[in-house]
Parts: sequence; C-alpha cells; structure tokens
Amino acid sequence: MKIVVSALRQFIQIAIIAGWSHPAEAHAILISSTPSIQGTVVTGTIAFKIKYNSRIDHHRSRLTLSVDAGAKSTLAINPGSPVDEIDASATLRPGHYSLRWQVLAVDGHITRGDIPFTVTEK
Ligand SMILES: [Cu+2]
Repeated sequence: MKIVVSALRQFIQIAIIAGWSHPAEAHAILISSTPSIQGTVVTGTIAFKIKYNSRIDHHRSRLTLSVDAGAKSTLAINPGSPVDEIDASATLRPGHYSLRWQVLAVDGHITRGDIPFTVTEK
C-alpha cells in the first residue's frame, strides 16, 4: 500500500510539472498579416488577414482599429476565417492606423500585438 501511495504521489508530481512547462509553440504567434507591419495600402475597402502559427478561437479573439487622433473601433471578425487566421474588412480613409489584435489560442493562452500601417490616397 505504501508503494502505491508513493507511486501515485510521483505520478501527480510529474503531471503538475508537465502541465506547467507546456510547449511554447502552443501560443498563437503572428506569422503574417495584410496589411503588413508598417505596410502601406490604398484607400478603400481593406481586407485584413492576420495569420498565426496555431488554431485560434475566433469567438474569444478581438480586433481593434485606431486612427491618428486615437478614435477606436472594433472590427467584426469574419466567421468564415480559416482556423489559424482572423479576417475582417473595413473601408478606410487615408491616415495612420494601428490594428490591435488579441487572440485566444487552443491552449487557453491569450497573446496580443499591434500592426501599425498607413492608408494612402489612390
Ligand atoms: Cu500557451
């Protein structure tokens, strides 16, 4: 009985350690984006495509767009976005913008970042 208890305790300890040191690949890391970081696009309807290294939860992810003076708006994430991508669209006038993304990866961890870009005249 003593051996069983000791083995069980050891198993629990290993499980705790394994749970704490989960692989870094599990986090959603930005792979590519349209517009690109510091990129330039022409005024009109912009198709945003933000791609990650892992599956993300579209319902618990968020896109916030801010323009020059700081006016912020939330962009609706296209429900048909690929599993590792968030897509959205917006009609934008020329200016300096920043797209803030926040995504929930399948491992339950949230990552966020900013994509500054410029919209120019036609
Ligand atoms: Cu993680």
